[in-house]
Amino acid sequence: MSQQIITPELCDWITEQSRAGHPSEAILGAMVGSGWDATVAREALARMLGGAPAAVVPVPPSSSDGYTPGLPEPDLVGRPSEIDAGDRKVKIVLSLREPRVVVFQGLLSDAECDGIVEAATKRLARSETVATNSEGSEVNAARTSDGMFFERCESELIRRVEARIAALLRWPLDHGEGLQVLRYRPGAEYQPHYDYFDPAHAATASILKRGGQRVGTLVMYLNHVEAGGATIFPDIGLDVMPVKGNAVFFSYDRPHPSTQTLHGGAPVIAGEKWIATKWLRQGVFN
Ligand code: PD2
Ligand code: ZN
Repeated sequence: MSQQIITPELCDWITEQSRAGHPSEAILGAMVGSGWDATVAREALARMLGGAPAAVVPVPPSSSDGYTPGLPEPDLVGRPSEIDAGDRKVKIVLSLREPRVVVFQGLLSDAECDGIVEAATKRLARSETVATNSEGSEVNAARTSDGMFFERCESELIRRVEARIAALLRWPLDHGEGLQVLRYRPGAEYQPHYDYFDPAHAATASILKRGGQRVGTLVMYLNHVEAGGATIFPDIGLDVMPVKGNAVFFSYDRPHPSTQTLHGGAPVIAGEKWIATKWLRQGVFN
């Protein structure tokens, strides 16, 4: 974990922000957005502004097996091969600690995958990604797929899946963005990138006002891909094959390449690849 320390300058800055009327959650978002470790930031806030750190961002109970409070995290204490995610049991097929990566099997049923694809198909448009130089969005050549966003809880199916994800990752449902669905055709890919918002980009401060930083990603595979389309993690040499109903989860406690969460979607060679992505935020995303 981070070696960051709470300096007098940081304390002064927090006091100033609070006096200027910024809520704790916004101050926390700005700190993490500029590179502070989330745990250190919460501790500094609690020290300066009083109250329990948990009041700033819900922190699930910690355990002694390397679990990082303040991040979404499945309960893998005792290395279970299965987790009860409320309405469905989900198998664990891979767990890596640094970076935190977990691969789930059977997170979604075939019928749920098909239902999401069917609902998304009607609304597909050329995928857009968050722009780095304005507050809008722009078509991004690095991602040659088509996509759409669901509203959170917009249907019974979406709500059920989101509630399952919240239980599985022990992260509040309202700390997640709406599900994004992408369709890749043969040749389409998503070049390696980080999912957090880069603190150096002009649009980031504005983006962070709505829910703070992203701290975790869950990519769910919605169909059988004939060939290609793995989710790749170049820094650690990990390839996760797209198997219908399975999912890969990874988390990042700071918006920095040192998290080793560089990842991409390898080109689809044959058939189509459909995924649904849930991005998890530090705070309430409305
Ligand atoms: O399609 C993928 O495997 C993939 C790769 C990288 C998805 C995402 N990123 C994403 O949705 O952020
Ligand atoms: Zn990504």
